[in-house]
Amino acid sequence: MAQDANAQGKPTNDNVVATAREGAVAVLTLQSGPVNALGSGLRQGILAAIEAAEADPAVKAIVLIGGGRMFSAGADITEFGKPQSGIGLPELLNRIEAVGKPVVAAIHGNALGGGLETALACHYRVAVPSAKVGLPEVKLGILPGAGGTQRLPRVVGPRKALEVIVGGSPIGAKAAAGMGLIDELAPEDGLRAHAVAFAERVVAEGRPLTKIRDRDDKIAEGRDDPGLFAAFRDENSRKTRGFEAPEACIACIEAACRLPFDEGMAFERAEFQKLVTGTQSAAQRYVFFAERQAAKIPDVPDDTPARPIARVGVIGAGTMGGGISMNFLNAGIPVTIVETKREALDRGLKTIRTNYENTAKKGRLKAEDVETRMGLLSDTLELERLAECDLIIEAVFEDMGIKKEIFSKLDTIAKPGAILASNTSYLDIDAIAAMTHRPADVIGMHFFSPANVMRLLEVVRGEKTAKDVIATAMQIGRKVGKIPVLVGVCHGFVGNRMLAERQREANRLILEGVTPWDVDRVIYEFGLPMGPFTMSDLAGLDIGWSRETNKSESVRDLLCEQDRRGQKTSAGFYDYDAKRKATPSKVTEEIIATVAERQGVARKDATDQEILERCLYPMVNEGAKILEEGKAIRASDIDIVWINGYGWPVYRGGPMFWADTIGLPKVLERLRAYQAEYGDAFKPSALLERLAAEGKGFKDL
Ligand code: TC6
Repeated sequence: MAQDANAQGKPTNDNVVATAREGAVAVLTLQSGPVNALGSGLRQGILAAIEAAEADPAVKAIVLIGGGRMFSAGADITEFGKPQSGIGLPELLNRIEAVGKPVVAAIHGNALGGGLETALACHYRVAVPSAKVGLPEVKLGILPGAGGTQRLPRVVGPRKALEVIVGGSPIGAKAAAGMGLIDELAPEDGLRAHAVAFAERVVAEGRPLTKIRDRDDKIAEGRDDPGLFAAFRDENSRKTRGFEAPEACIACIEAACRLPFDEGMAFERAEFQKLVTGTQSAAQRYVFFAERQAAKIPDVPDDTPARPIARVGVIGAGTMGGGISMNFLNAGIPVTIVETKREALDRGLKTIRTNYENTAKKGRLKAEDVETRMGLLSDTLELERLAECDLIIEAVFEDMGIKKEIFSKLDTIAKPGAILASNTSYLDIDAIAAMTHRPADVIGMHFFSPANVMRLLEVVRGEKTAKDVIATAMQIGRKVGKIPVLVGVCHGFVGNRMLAERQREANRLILEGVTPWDVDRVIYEFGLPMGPFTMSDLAGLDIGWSRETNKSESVRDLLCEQDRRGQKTSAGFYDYDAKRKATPSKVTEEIIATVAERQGVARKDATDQEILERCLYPMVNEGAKILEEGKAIRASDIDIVWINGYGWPVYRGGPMFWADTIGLPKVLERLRAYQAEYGDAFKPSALLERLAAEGKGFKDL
């Protein structure tokens, strides 16, 4: 087997697991960096080392410990969907559990997924307090398929197991010890010695080989109160909507309570197989790697030195400016916020404070942290104060004239080397940069609303933006918890440029007689958090609208004229009650009919499938044009934009991945059909035509 692995270019068993002896304890160190993913090479290595230690009469106990940064990040995600080579993880873990000598897992860094499942197959677990353990498989569209759904409930009970497995978030070692998942905490810098001493104690005291499979005290709770599963499903239905894996996880934990261990394992295996071969898991695994890919910029290597950012300036204390500031305050970076009028500044400061206080009320922030964060915020009416900032982000009204004026002033104020960023969501960064004598320092940093919550950050590279400015924007973005994606200058960049396609078609559909509620329903059922009209109502219909310049031409114009400006006026496309619950509006339907008649749009029916295709295929087509023009580095970057900026369902992998799953020839055929009926808005891009003709997908670019 070692030779097989070698032939595939994988490390040999000899070096992926190092065996050392400390007295009667064999210490097996996993050393398959960077994360000790349990690929076939490492699995074989562990098996060989465990069997050798078991066979050695001088060895009385075994410690399994991770070398490098962590114990193990779990199964090797790149192996899913490929034929298995060598022993499978469930079989390996059963083998470890059956070893006739105590096996102790010694955990530092992370023990995630198959990593924690490995620890659960050991007879004992010790960990340093900073370690994190968890079963995040659900986030990859699968379930802990190496016994995790059967062993964890036996240790922590089904209620906690549901939280850990269906929630997927890791927990700290101290909390894990509190649940009985970790037997003992070890000193932060003495894990190995502690684990060896622990193993010696187990041997000396003649403690039994506790096998989790044999325990059934904790799962009694699930048998006595089967209603707990229904209640859990109910509580989490909003979060799990559309996903297949959470339900499979719940079913497996139910099975753990109901069935003998081996039958439960068989149930888990069958559920795992269904998920791992499905489209959702393929999409979610793709997103895992796509997110990491987005950080890589071919001509800006990882080691490009970033500029130090000790203080950030934010121009504008409106919704965006306030939200943007909060990101930096949360990360402990001081912010100077500027407004032109005292009133607007005070309003902005108050909103930030209220946001923090509300978070504190929900118990997600300590009261003293509210003050610490507010203490990092300086406010001023003088732009000159930005001279002390290393990064200045302009977040004012979308008006090129105002932005140009601000940047020409900043040019005289900002210190040399300061990065000048605009939060514009559409405008030309190059035109803004041209107002300064330092276009290399100018960049777009487009946050998404609410800016303190949404994870996407479009980093917009201007024609002259310096590489270290790009590296700094990407790095600071990650530091404040965002997922930065590098995009090029074009109207609306990646996200809003594609969104405009959807909006245009949605507007056309309602003039043809499809109701806004039907368009929204189809988009919602597809998995997005809301449809285009709910979204417009939420954002405010009057963004960019004014009574003077807009001429009662569109449905939006007429709605605004009647003061139906969205949720904030309790009426927009929908009517809203005091609790912001939306109901379809007759007034809106009448307005739509009036506009349709004026414009001579023929009324006709559309199926849900047509609504979906007409809203989403032009987005895919636009994504292809974005790639053609080099405004996004890769198709997966576009998908990351849509998942993190607009709530595209992660189980569909983003619009470009989704198009690949449909098949580009099919998408092309539908675009052509719509082009014949509705004109060139549907004209397929050259890239889409080419890929379809070559039998390829966006994944092959
Ligand atoms: C499972 O266990 C199922 C079991 C049942 C089986 C029957 N596999 O994230 P980083 C790569 S499912 C393969 O940048 P960090 C990653 O792509 C698994 N590769 O590091 C990156 O590669 P690049 C359940 C993996 O310190 C490099 O390692 N486990 C895996 O920021 C470094 O990663 C999870 O879902 C993997 N499992 O974060 C945990 N993990 O350099 C997944 C990482 O070529 N992993 N890589 O770009 C993580 O969440 C994080 O990696 C981390 C470390 C928190 C462990």
